[in-house]
Amino acid sequence: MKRIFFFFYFILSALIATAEDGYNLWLRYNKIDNGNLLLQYSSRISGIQFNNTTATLKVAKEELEIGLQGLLAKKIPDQINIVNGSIVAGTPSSSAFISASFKNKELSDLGKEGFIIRTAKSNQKNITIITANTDVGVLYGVFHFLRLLQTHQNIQQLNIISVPKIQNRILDHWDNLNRTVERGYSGISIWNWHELPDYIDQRYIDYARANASIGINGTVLTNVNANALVLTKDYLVKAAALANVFRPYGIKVYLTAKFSAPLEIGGLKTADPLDASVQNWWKQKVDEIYQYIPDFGGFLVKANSEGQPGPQNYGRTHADGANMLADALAPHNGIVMWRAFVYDVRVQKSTENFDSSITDPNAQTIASADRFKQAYNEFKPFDGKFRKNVLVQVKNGPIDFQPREPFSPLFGAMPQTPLMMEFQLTQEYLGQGTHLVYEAPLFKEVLDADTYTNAKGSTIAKIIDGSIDNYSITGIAGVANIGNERNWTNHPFGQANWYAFGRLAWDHDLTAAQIADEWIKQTFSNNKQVVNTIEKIMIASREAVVNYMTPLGLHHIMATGHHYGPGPWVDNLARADWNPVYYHHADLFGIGFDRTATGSNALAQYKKEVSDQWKDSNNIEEKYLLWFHHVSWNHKMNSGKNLWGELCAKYQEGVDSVRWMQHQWNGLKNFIDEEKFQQVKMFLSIQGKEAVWWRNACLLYFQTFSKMPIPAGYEKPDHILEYYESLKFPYAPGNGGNN
Ligand code: BDP
Repeated sequence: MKRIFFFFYFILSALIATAEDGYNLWLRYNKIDNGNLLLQYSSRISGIQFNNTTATLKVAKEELEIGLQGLLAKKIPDQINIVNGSIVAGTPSSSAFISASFKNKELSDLGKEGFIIRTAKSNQKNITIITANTDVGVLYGVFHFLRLLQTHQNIQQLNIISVPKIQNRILDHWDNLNRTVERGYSGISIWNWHELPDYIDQRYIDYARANASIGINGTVLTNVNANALVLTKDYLVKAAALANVFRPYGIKVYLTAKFSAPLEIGGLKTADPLDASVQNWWKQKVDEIYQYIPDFGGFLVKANSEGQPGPQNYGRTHADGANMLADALAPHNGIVMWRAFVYDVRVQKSTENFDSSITDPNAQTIASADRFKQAYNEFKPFDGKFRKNVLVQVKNGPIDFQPREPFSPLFGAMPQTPLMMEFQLTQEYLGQGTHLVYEAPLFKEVLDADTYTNAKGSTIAKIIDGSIDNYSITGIAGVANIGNERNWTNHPFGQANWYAFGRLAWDHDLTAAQIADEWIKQTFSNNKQVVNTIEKIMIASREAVVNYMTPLGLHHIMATGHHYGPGPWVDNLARADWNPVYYHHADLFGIGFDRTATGSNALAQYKKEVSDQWKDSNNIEEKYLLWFHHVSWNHKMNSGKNLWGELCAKYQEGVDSVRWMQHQWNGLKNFIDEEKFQQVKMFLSIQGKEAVWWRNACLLYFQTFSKMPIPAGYEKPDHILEYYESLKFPYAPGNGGNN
């Protein structure tokens, strides 16, 4: 009996892949399950010739060994002589073969981080070369080569030359020193400050490997809502320990600088950036940081926004503040990333008159304001006024990481100031920890958007990679979605957003589908059915979340504080521009925010070619309609429906898409390891329920204005509006304390 049981057990385990907890991310290196390919690879790879003369080459070699050993299920020997199937890896300084085989020019064209992977013949031997100008370039080449194998590419004739398009590719952790994570849905912070610097968690190393594998070369360890303590010696020593772990992987450490630090930890009476004692304090502080972290990257700063202190507290400008820090960092080659996410108490006033007066806590009247316009208004006048080592970091959209936003009008408006992109990987407004939303389509929509800054084709990708305005320094940041959950991102598909961010930061020409394809093959399987099905789910998921949360250009209608779930009715917050009603303007006539010349005229911040596309409510792409127009409930839509009917249709479409995603996923049961399969299945079920919740709550609320019925054929809400309004989630995650 026992025997029979075991027999079945073995058959079963052969059919179902072993349970995986997701810790290994896309670096699983499971044995190639395609026999022919395994033969091809094995004949092409007999061993490696790889001198690990530096810390970076050492980790690169180790990775290659681990990877090949897993994928080919055999030990990979070191080879002193080149034989058939050798992989020769290194730089001209580490490898005599490479120095003899490559022209200087060919390698120097790769810059500091690019690499070449090439199959070649050497004395009649078939070999594969992985080379670069620098050690870290070799590391990136190794990871790319392993990616080729993991995604089952033919490696018989490779000639890959890859150079990153953007220089600074950075993860921003919104992690507090007490290990809460602002907008984090994946457990607590991975940085265990209490145990650092003495305890080095294996996770730090694996974090560095994962980042290096996708080309991420910087990490901001701390929250933008900063704590000055991180700049004290006790914490600098801890940050230095992390920097030591990350250094071989080409990853620099950055910290957030609290503008009031000179007061809080320096004992000064002011933080005025034009005050000599303040300037001197920062200079000394920066010098001290470099003693601990010789390759410290620099500062990320949130100033004069959401209560954070900044130069405006002293009547100074963003440029004054950023330049003071830049001057302190410049001798060490550090940079300042100064955020343009600003909407301070002095809410921008405009002459247009369309909003009622609401009084903010600081007794300033907010009249006719549009938060949309504030970043542009505050930063554009300072174009060209920042030091060379300052980047202004701009969120992709003008408001705040919504499921869909038009691009920020700052892109293209500051030709003399390097602008870096800030995307949010953590899904604050995209279903948080439990919704499957693949963000690459969102990132691509923004990167491919045409600003017309010079002429047609002035895409945001080309602005941030410096090719349009010749920025001498370029950058892109993603607000991390990583925590100490075993699988790093809580939702297994959160990993895809981390992965996609890195891949796009390296090469923004990749498509969302290509990246999904790579990620699925490395994370799940190369099985065609699995790849096709998951790819379809991923690509559809972004439009799904837009539809069940904020279709047709609705935005910022989520609940207060934690931002979990719908709250379009919220109208009682201290600041007008925190209230959803401020953003949708629903009334008996219609809905939407008039940002044309008859309203806030935010449209005027774009180039004419762009505003021309969006200024007419009858011509605008409907996905942006309510971002820019206040239109009647009877407004005729392209489908022939009126606006109310279209809104109902879109909300239902969102719900239907999630159900379709569930159905597709269920079909993969026998192809995915049980643990991951069940996890995703349960999360999709939560997503399904919450999509219904969003649809019901929003339609019932908007119906109080449209006064029209939900058309026949659509599901009807299962509760009354008051029920949805009464839901409270005092402990929803992500609201992190600022510590
Ligand atoms: C908003 C978040 C808030 C952040 C802020 C920021 O709700 O927690 O501190 O952005 O980017 O999206 O500074």
